[in-house]
Amino acid sequence: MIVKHLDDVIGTAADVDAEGWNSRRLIYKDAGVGYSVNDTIIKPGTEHEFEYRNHFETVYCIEGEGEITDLATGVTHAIRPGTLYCLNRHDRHVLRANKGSHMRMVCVFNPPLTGREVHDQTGAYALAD
Ligand code: 9YT
Repeated sequence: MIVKHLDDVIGTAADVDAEGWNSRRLIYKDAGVGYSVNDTIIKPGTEHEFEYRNHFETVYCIEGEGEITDLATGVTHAIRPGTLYCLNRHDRHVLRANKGSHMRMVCVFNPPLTGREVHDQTGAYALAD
């Protein structure tokens, strides 16, 4: 069994602070369970275009408000605590956090992240191997 607290991750190599977001990687590839789990902050007023072509990602908002636009359809969905989105088609999307408050998201990736990833120029993470 693996038991840890967010406080065990903050300030370590698994606490990845990038421009506009900060991802605290709680469970990653080394755990050997086939998925990873992050507690991610999307910084206030930021906008991000991502396309996880190598991964499936499900995201559950637990704090803050914003929106996600599906770039295949142009449809924008509001995000608030309790909203979940699942990128089951590796959907290219734009994620926005409202001005004035961050969004805090629990993110599950399959295959699992190694814990260190940052996006490449296409908005994807490389495969671990
Ligand atoms: C919600 C989202 O895609 N944020 C970008 C960071 C990424 N999810 C991560 O590594 O936690």
